[in-house]
Amino acid sequence: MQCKVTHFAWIPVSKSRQLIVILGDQLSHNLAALKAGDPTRDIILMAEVAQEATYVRHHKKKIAFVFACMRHFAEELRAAGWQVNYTTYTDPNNTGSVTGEVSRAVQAHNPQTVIITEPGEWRLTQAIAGWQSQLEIPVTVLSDDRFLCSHQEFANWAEGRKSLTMEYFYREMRAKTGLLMTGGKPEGGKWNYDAANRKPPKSGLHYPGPKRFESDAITAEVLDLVAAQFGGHFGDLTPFWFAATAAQAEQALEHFITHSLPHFGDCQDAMITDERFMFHSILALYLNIGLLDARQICARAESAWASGHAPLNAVEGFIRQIIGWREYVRGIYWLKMPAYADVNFFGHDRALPEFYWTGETEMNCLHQAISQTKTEAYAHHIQRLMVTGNFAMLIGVEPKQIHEWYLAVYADAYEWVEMPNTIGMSQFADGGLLGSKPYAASGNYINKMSNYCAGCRYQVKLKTGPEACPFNALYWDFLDRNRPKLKNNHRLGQVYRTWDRMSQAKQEEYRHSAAQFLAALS
Ligand code: FAD
Ligand code: DLZ
Ligand code: SF4
Repeated sequence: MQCKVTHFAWIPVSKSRQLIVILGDQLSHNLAALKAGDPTRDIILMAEVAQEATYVRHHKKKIAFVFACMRHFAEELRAAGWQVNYTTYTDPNNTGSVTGEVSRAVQAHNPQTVIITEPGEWRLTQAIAGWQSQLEIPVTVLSDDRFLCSHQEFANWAEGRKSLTMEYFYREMRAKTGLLMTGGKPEGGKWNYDAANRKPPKSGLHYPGPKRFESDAITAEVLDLVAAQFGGHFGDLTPFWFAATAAQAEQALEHFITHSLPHFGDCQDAMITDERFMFHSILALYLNIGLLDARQICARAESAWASGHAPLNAVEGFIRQIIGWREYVRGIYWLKMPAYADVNFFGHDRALPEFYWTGETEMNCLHQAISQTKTEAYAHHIQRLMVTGNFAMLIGVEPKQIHEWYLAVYADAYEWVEMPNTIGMSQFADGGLLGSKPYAASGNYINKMSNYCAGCRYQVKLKTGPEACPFNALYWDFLDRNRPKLKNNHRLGQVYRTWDRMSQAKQEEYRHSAAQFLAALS
């Protein structure tokens, strides 16, 4: 099937015609702006634009995914009776920005109002704030009710709290949704079963991997477009196996529920060489673009527990990620923007190492995480947090640079979810708003949770010197140099006592090893 491109045409103006703008990550049939529209009267605008595709140099697979899903969604809307004004990337009249395309559509269709669901990024919120005066017609921005917690609800929850602990927010979301609740109490008597979820990798397990889809003609056309227009961007375009429609994404959800959910908790933090997906869901990309709905996913997981298919620790852990962490980081983003983008608690200013774009490093853990990011536009949470994120923080990369890297390289990355995870959780650049201590770890942690070290040129058991795992000296050097900022963190008391018990010569060895490594890196 070819993607139909509707060029702007003169259409008689009805009294209350609205232009409904749908962004590339708003591909949900129950979107607020669609619910407020009328297919017999209104016009929908969707646009592939250079500004969204290049404000960071997104992974080729991510651009292909977004465009393929947008084109399929436009077709579904047309089939449902909507008139869709779709600007393709190569349309000679394409202005290159969402604002430019809205302005062009307003001139072409003369609607009485513009309506849009709030975007997921501060940058676009600012642009939309200028539309009304630019377009000289009313612009309505609707709250995005695909999320469980509105900005106001989150602000109310946060107000007056000394610390914004995710666990307490999560409990409120459990009570609000009724998920895994019975008689106002959590199923099984506990809110959180994470204690059962931190097992090291087991050998001999079969990992089913995600559901893979063949490209149809619409997606094939997009792949050609991306190859031609974005050849210089990071990452491999093919093989491309992502779902492009809600129906396919639902198949991916069923595949996960059947094959991986029962084991989701057990090895959630484990990493294995060449096992890119383990028992993770690979659903964030579908959820964040709008093909899947958070309530639907959680209800499906809950029913898998109720039917005895998956244990409580797995289902609770999975649901917590979605109604807990996902909603919580969104709340933090909107509560703290725009200042959040500039926080830099440690004053880090190092440039992101070049190997983040190639995967070419002798550190096997980083090589594995970055190489699979290049091929799949995916790495799981612990690879992001404890390998690439941990390393960037230990060496002192400027938070903005590592934030832009994560935003570019993952198919599920949008600023509202990526930024708090990167700047807050992984870099501690907000000084502890989101996490109670930095996620800093030496090679010991990576060795415990993965089999990467066995295939590494460095020796994880060696603490200092050219053969030693670089994470070991970098870890102590990070803690030592940032002591003035971290000394009052009660969760680090034991760690600093261990450092203090070391001889001065040993401490000097760590500092020296770290300095040598960093000098070579520069
Ligand atoms: P699973 O492990 O199967 O988890 C299930 C679902 O829970 C995910 O699909 C996701 O929707 C949700 N989830 C899990 N953890 C988080 C979290 N910390 N924050 C928000 N949602 C979560 N997630 C994104 O969706 N987009 C990002 O751009 C993103 N950037 C990140 C950057 C860093 C530095 C870190 C440490 C984490 C980031 N995460 C991001 C969170 C998490 O790593 C991904 O959601 C997860 O790896 C996606 O893979 P999955 O679908 O297989 O998740
Ligand atoms: C990510 C993305 C890309 C690559 N391209 C487009 C696009 O061409 N048109 C569009 O409307 N949206 C795109 N998006 C998604 C937006 O960047 C996203 O809506 C904002 O980042 C807000 O979350
Ligand atoms: Fe990574 Fe160190 Fe292990 Fe090598 S030895 S894989 S660098 S943790």
